[in-house]
Amino acid sequence: MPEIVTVETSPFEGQAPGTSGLRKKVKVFQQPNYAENFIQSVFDVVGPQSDSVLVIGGDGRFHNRTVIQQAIRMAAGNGYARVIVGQGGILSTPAASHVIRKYGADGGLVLSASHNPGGPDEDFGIKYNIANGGPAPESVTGAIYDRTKTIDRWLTVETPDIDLDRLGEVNVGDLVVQVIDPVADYADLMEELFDFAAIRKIVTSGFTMRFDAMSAVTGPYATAILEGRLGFAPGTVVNGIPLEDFGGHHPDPNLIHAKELYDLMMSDAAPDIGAASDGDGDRNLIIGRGRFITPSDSLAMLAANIQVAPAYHGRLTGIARSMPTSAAADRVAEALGVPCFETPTGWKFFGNLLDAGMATICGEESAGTGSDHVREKDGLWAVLLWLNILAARGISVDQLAHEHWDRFGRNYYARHDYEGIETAGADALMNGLKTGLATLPGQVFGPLTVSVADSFSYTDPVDGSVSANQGIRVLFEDGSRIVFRLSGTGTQGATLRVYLERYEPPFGRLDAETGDMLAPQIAAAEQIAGIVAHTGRTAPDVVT
Ligand code: VG1
Ligand code: CO
Repeated sequence: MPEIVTVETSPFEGQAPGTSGLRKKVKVFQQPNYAENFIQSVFDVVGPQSDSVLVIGGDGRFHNRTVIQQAIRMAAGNGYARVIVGQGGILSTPAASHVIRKYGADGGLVLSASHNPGGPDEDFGIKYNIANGGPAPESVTGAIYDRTKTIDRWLTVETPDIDLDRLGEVNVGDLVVQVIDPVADYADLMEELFDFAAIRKIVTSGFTMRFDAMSAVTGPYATAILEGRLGFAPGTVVNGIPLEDFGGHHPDPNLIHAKELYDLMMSDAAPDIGAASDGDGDRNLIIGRGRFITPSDSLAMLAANIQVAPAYHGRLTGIARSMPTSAAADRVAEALGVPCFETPTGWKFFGNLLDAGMATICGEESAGTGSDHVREKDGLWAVLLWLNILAARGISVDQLAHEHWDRFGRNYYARHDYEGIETAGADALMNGLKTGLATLPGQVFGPLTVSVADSFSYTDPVDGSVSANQGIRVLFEDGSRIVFRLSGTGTQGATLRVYLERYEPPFGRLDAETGDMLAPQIAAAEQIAGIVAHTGRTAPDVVT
């Protein structure tokens, strides 16, 4: 008989069921019944059957092993047939997505707070992915949220911890727990998608790279694939051992947190390409020698060239990007004669498009790129696609970027984040924007005239579901754009994101400084939203 424990509070207290499941401080997760409440609410909503299979894995951050043991006991208490768990409790988010699909699991628990810092005083997170390998859609996350508010018991079994480090199968009551190699299935998939022989060839001829795993989950994956299967020199992967606190850093692959890599890539000692990934391995940073590629540009450049990769030849059906991502990909879609979908922020909105075969490649401005090979964004996949394209085309990152801009024009782009601001001020700013929307068209801000202003609402073309309030868009007559939205993944106060974009046509100013090019949009953003007055900040905390 499963042991039954009663619960009182909802784990979502103070956080709407956002883009990435439940994210809180470790201390919050350590409260009695807390993680259990969330996990039981998931199980109550999905209703496991006697043949149900659950995948469990995380990014190895502090508290990962504890929650995995809790989840295994609860899976046994709730009647699952089998749990598949990565050795050491490790599965990168894209690898978890692949494992769910490959083994036909009913779903999976993905334990991560992504790019947020880890450690006893930092962040932890849990989300549920469905059978297609992707994050649960809003209908499911909404039901989980509702369940957490009424749940009054959770089910578990009394059993000692299982040995997560030993490969193979063990029984917990009637449940079979299978500990698998977290890397092998994923590495095999990558080798099916890309032309590893072509990449090995340029490596042999002296092509060099640095991959910064940021002491997070991609270390073992990158070492096995880049150094192991592709023959890059030992030491190509740096910070390759996953640490529970990521060495005290933010495992966020942007120019601030991966500054060492950036500095190297801008120096005389730069290898041909530099790349990094985040805490759970779903984000990517791409920097060529002397050339940073914005994630929005990366999506467009990859989409324009994806057909050189064996698995994508002749089968690009569509491109999808999140709304705040720049329109660079739209121009590629237009040129290739395929549709471009604009979705709300968060990978779960790509799931239906990918399942329906309407989109092949997807991306977000926040360093997320991926395709229909899994149902999560995939950091290493993006790096390997870049390598495949460079190998097949025989050009450098900088050459590819210039070739692209000469053909499609350049979307100068930046995101300004104001982190940990007071929730009241953030809400007042967004409400002020909403109330003033109707008066914006026609207004002039320096050289810019507003053409359209709206609050983004998305109707899923596959199931017709509507997601409203997904950010404020202000479009200008010259084609530039400002977007305002609040983060759904922060764990402290509110985070305001301001997305700035300006289009420069082919043969225009293609080599200017982004900050200079976006100065009018930055000034307009302040005038339109009153950022200083509402946040008390005179400058953003992070510019990416
Ligand atoms: C951020 C990004 C979003 C991304 C999400 C999860 O969300 O902006 O593009 O999908 O993180 O990424 P928000 O709501 O804070 O802006 V990860 O790497 O946490 O899975
Ligand atoms: Co992530």
